[in-house]
Amino acid sequence: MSEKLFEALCQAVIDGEEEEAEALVKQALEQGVDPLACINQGLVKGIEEVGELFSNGTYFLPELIQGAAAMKAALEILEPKLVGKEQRAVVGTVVLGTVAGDQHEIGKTLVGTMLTANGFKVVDIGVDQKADDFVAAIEESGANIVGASALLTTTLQELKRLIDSIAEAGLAEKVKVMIGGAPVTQDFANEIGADGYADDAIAAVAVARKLIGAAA
Ligand code: B1M
Repeated sequence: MSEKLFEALCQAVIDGEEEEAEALVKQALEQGVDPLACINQGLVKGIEEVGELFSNGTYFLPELIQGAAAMKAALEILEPKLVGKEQRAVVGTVVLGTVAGDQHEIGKTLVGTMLTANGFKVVDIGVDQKADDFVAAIEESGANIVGASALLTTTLQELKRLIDSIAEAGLAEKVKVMIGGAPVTQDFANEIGADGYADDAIAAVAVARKLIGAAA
């Protein structure tokens, strides 16, 4: 039953059908389907296929934008269901953003949602953020973790720039740096001296907890 819904959701993203994607997630929620399963088994598969079709030249920028719009529209309905309404003690504060020159926001936002759902206070500074903007947000919020996302091979070095800027601002002892995004690897994280790397939004919660010594 859910399998068919996940397939339809995947297809709605591939086709860039925003209204269809919204209608399907509403239907899924009414049927009690797990919102995280809708994301991982439907939407993410769809957007990965869009990326594949873009890289092999079948899709062009308009289709890439449409696919992302369909995914975002569905996520906006699902994400509040993941976060829940109950008040909990704050586990830690995370400044989260996508690095300079990079407009990709979907994965970063999903990481923020999962962190929020698991008791972190998230200060989302958005996309295309310079290292100095991250540093200013860390100083302002007193965050103990900074999370940075990069989706382009051309913006990977911004992650290193961020780590250098944090050290220059004298914040290296106060804040742990967690990085992620499709081209980021554990090896790259080690190479640039990041404190943590996570492969996906669920792993990001475990990594964030570990970085500040919080109980699982
Ligand atoms: Co872009 N794009 N894009 N794009 N786009 C990629 C990344 C690409 C791989 C597509 C491809 O060619 N196959 C390719 C990069 C190639 C490369 O660098 N080697 C690419 C390109 C080339 C471009 C443009 C240059 C295209 C152009 O203009 N010619 C352009 C660049 C714009 C810019 O940023 N300056 C561009 C633009 C766009 C859109 C704006 C149209 C749109 C983004 C819309 C938006 O975000 N609002 C878009 C999209 C949608 C993609 C793909 C298809 C999907 C990205 C996505 O949202 N994935 C992508 C192909 C792909 O990744 N397969 C692609 C779903 C999301 C849930 O996954 O973001 O990986 P992801 O996040 C995951 C994990 O990575 C991890 O957890 C998340 C959730 O599980 N994670 C973290 C992410 N951040 C983390 C942080 C953490 C921890 C884990 O700690 C802090």
